[in-house]
Amino acid sequence: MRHFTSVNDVTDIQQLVALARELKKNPLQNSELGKNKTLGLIYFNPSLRTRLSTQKAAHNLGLRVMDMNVGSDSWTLEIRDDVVMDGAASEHIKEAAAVIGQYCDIIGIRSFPSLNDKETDYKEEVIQKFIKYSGVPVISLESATLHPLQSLADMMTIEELKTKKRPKVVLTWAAHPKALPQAVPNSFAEWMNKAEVDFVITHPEGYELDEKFTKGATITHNQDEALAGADFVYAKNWSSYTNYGNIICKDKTWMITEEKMALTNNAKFMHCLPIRRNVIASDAVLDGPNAVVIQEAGNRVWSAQAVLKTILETQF
Ligand code: AN0
Ligand code: CP
Repeated sequence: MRHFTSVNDVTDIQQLVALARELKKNPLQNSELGKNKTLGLIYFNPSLRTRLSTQKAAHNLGLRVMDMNVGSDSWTLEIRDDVVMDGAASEHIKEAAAVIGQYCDIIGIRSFPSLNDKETDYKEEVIQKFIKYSGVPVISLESATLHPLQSLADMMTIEELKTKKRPKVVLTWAAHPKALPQAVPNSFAEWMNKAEVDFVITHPEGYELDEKFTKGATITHNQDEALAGADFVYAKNWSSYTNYGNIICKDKTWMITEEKMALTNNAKFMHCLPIRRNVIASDAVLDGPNAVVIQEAGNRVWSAQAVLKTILETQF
């Protein structure tokens, strides 16, 4: 594996999940693997979990870490080609990515979508230009359309907690006051479609995701029907893909409450975090015994460590 930008970069998903679980048991088994190598973590957007879990994973492998917030710590970057740079951006991504590639052996990039221009967002210009110009392996720390480190941790969490061979996993939309990316649900869908699960997606009309990621899943606008018999409930808001980047439904009844969880097969409650309490899920659900969001966030370390280990072993 050279880069990690989507599930399609992974040769054997089950093997990667097994590696993540193995590293959780024995975190320091490869503590010299990354010795004298440097991981650069480049953020165009904020982060709590991704930032700290990826640093922790890197330290467990003996890697050195440098991180930078683009814009506030560095110059503002121009992403578009063939432009006269007489506006706000002081430096082009061509030089910036190439220079960061001189200092780092592996680069992680977090770059959210604009949510204004679907075509540009779905081209994944920022991460693709880092791959093109840096000359080193690049991992996604959540790109415009995908969040594979999160999905790997999610899949690992489901593997740890499942009590049957083929659990029912439900991805449900919930209303949110701000327009959010489709990256987490797109990515979760593309990983779940390759997992041994019955996968159902439920959302209001107009919130259909790009079929490129969801094809193969059962999709319904009836949340109660979707939740019936679920073993895992994965809640997430996203803005509309078809009516791009807009909030077209504010229906609070999509929030996950104890009443909704009562429809399930005593399901575990998952969310990538950060979560707004009593907006996406109620206090009772988040504080209840079936919420596994902290274990899920904890697993981000092993997800990142499995990916970094695989890249270190195959690319150097
Ligand atoms: C981001 C999102 O929805 O993609 C990050 C989630 C990991 N969430 C927010 O911006 C609140
Ligand atoms: N789940 C997740 O990626 O969280 P952060 O945005 O805090 O990194």
